[in-house]
Amino acid sequence: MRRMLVTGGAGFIGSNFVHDTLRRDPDAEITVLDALTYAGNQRNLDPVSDRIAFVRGDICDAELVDGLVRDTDVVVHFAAESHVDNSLNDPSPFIRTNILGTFTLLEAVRRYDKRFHHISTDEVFGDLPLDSDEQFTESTAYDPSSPYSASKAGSDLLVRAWVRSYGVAATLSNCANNYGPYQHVEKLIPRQITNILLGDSPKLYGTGANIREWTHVQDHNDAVHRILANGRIGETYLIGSGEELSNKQIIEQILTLMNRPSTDYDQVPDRPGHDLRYSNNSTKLRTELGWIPKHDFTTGLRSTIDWYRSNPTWWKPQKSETEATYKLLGR
Ligand code: NAD
Ligand code: TDX
Repeated sequence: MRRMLVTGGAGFIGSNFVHDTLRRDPDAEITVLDALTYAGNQRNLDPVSDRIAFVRGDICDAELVDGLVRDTDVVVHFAAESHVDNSLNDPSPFIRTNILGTFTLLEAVRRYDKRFHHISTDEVFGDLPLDSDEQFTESTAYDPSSPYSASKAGSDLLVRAWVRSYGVAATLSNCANNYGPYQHVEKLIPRQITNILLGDSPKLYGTGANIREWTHVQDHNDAVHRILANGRIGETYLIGSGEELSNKQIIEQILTLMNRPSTDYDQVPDRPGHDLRYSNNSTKLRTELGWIPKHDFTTGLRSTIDWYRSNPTWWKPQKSETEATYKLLGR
């Protein structure tokens, strides 16, 4: 499975995956298919640009997808509209890319009988109560809350149906919140780090009691490699580090690590329909495939802060437009 088509490989997790794959197998033949939306940045692939093929294009373009899938061994599908707040503002690109795009890829994979891995999110399961130790498992019923999570749920169900109905050789993974280098500044952690670097304050939605489980992007991608190598066809694997923190705790920790008083943040209006808590039970991945996350949250957060501090030319071009959008939303 040396020839790999990586959709969304110019985005946050996809670009980290391309770097990681080439570290593991310097001879891997990687083609990245990415539309370079506002979230994609070809610069993320600069360090490996002479070792991969880059195709700027849309996963909904059936003719383009057909040719690329024909000429590969495995498709790793990261491409998506990925931001909940944007989906609340305008769901239409989420329905198109996440549902129609996944359908387009599945049809090509079915035609040429190729291996497919679908990257998804724990948000498809809805949320869990704040004061509980309940967890999502691979058999939790789907109950998405936002247009983003509903569109990802739709894409997951298409993959499952293509496995069952057509025998497509697919696996799925649903990961918890990721952090690390190359994450767009619209997301919680980079938004607050870059606000502080610019002398502004972090923005906490509501009271900040909502809990997320934080997994370093390299640990996520390590899980994807394990599933590609030894995952069972048709199976879903949940990925999560076990590091659960409230948004308030995250913002306080970022402030402290950046030498600002931990109370130095603004409270802004809450996100509509805001999911309370996510927590993945990743026992199946750990026992079947030997996955163990290597990054503890505080060390990973510290190195992520260092990365944003060292790469202002990467994030500054995204920042003013992102904050202008948040201003319109009142957040
Ligand atoms: P991202 O927004 O950083 O990157 C998405 C990439 O997809 C971008 O490069 C964009 O240009 C590309 N893209 C968007 N629409 C496209 C289209 N129609 N055709 C081709 N390319 C297109 O997203 P991310 O955070 O890297 O997320 C990657 C995947 O992981 C997504 O499927 C997301 O649902 C999933 N996921 C993300 C997280 C997280 O915390 N970020 C957690 C769990 C799962
Ligand atoms: O400025 C902020 N202040 C704030 O309190 C932002 C941007 C977010 N938040 C809150 C909302 C969420 O409870 O922080 C939490 C995390 O927010 P996001 O970074 O937008 O992530 P989330 O909505 O949890 O979704 C993420 O994890 C699952 C990814 O964006 C998805 O792609 C992934 O599927």
